[in-house]
Amino acid sequence: MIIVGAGFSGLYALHRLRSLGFSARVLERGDGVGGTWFWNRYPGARCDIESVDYCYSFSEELLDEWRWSERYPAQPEILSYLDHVADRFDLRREIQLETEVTRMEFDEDASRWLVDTEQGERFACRWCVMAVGNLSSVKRPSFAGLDDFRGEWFHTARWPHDGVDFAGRSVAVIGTGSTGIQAIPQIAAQAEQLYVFQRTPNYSMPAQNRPLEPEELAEIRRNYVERRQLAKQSEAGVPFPAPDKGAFEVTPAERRRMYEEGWRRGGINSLSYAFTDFFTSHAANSTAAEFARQRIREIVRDPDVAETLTPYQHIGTKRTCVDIGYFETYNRPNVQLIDLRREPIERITARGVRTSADEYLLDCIVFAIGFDAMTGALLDIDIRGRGGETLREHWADGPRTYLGLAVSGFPNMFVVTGPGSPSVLSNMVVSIEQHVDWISDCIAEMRRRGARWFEATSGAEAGWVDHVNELADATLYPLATSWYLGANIPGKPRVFMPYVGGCGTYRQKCDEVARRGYHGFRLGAGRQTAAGREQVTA
Ligand code: NA7
Repeated sequence: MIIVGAGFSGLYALHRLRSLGFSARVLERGDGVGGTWFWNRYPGARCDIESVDYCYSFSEELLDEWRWSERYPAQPEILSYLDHVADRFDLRREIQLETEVTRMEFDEDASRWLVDTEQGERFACRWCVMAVGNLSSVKRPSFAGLDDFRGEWFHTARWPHDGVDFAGRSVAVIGTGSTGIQAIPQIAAQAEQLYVFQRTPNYSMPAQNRPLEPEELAEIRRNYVERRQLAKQSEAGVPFPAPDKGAFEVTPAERRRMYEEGWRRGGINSLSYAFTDFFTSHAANSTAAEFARQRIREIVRDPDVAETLTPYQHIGTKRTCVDIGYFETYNRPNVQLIDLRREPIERITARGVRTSADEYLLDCIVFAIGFDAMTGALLDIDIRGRGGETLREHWADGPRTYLGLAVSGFPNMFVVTGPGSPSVLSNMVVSIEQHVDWISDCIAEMRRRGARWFEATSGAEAGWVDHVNELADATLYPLATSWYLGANIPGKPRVFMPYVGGCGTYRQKCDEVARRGYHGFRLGAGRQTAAGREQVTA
């Protein structure tokens, strides 16, 4: 089989499938393993899930030997972890680097995939596991005049491996999502002058990052099985008990106390884990949003700057950012915030950025403008299923999957953490392990049954898409202009892509499908005929 991508998903898929006796090869476009953590090397890059949870749990030995140094892992530490995993489990011999998959076609006569690469190779395989990541197709800057710029420019997700020296330079950061919010304090500390170009202000929670002490790590390790179990059954794949009260079931003073406690604890769920109705009630959500707005006004000294940084949309319905000293950075004398809603960018010039109000003279521009999330990396590949239908055609009105794992008309192809699964709303590593385990068990079962092809039915896919939409529509999520909805990419269909039902519920559903003999899938041992689809079992 072919596994596309050598990040968290691809590495574990290779390990698991190989241990089941399959012959597998990973194709990876980078010149190293690590996926997201290979590419995103910008200053300040760090995961917003705690390190002890953002790691594999499949190996006791790995859990024993790896020591995370900080509460939130920085990119270099995650990358060394993944390098260690690749070595520790002897994965590299099956990983082919600098190999970009450009086209995949299902050969119906032979029930196999033909996989073409940019480098001119063709592979034939029975199964394909798409481990391409949710945030790996980069949104490229399309500003008029960029080619005229005489300074240097960088995209945060394609950062030079030997870093960038900002000392003594005039720098712009365009974009204030999670990436910009992590990079801005670090760049401000080095650059002579930093201009931040903000279009939409974002909520950001303090990371309250700190080193992890050996005793704390030992304690976590002692209880790790329970900790991970809690994470697996939770909504977001993190081991915290779910809230049990609505925001208005407590007094205003108690509510405030809970938000303050959350803020002191820090992290992405600082406020969202306080109450059950955070994502469903406008009024409940507003109490948390107002609390977060107040913190910005307290931290940022200049009231005009504070106001420009203050978001008024729902909190949490766009990815909440997690920062180390972000709002404080605007108190520095070398940092200037430019509000693009008041003065939009007109073009990039040879000397810098020209807005409707001014020209900002720059040595460097950093684009922190995000990704074509969730579907981009799959659609970048020309994938052709039964009858030559392309995935792009199949997803013309938004992604359609069964369980986020499989696509009807695209047999023998699995997607790890695809649209329609909890994916980016969860701790990715917990979701990845669940997906890879499910996929591997499924493929092993298909081998046992002698199936040559295995495919989601269009009915099961339609039912799942409806279910995903129905759950999302009962929340505030679809009201935000977020990348969860594809709203950051012009022309992309606006469909809420992740499954909001939570990791625990989702896991039960996947297990139930398997228990019922892979209900909603069909399979066969020969060529599918026009008259009907051959089935080995019901
Ligand atoms: P995001 O969250 O998509 O943020 C991108 C930012 O760039 C956001 O502030 C955008 O403003 C801004 N942006 C995008 N295009 C433009 C243009 N043309 N002009 C001005 N500003 C622009 O990407 P991130 O990389 O920060 O984070 C992605 C995820 O990675 C994150 O959520 C974590 O899960 C990890 P906008 O909001 O569209 O007005």
